[in-house]
Amino acid sequence: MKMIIAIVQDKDSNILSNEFIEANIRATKLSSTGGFLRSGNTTFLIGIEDERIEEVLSLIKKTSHTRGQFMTPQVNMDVSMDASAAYPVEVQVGGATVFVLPIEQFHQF
Ligand code: 2BA
Repeated sequence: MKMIIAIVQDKDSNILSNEFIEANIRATKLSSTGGFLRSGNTTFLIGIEDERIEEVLSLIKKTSHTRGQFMTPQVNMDVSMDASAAYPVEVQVGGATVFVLPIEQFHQF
């Protein structure tokens, strides 16, 4: 058994939840915040048998889209007075950031 941790954009999370329900894949959804953009995203925890990992990964891949998001870098007025530094820059976010971890034990009491 493995634990899949998948960080997806909020816009994709409902579709992915529905895909998991249809495929009888159990998942927990957490509201999370990206450390860089400091905007909301969604983290799924999915405990899954080894033979179903590829199925889960392909659902995540199918539903998670790459999007451009604008952010305004912080300007340090002490160092630079260059006004262009305050212009918004585009950052590519996603599709999904996924970690697959081993599980030592699984219990349901
Ligand atoms: P954020 O930390 O808000 O990052 C959003 C996007 O900003 C990232 O998209 C990346 O394109 C860009 N970015 C992040 N850090 C950067 C930096 N230091 N300099 C320049 N650009 C930077 P993704 O890579 O698709 O990541 C989407 C979200 O997935 C992240 O949101 C974060 O919540 C999570 N994530 C990504 N890599 C992670 C990791 N190694 N560990 C834990 N969480 C991660």
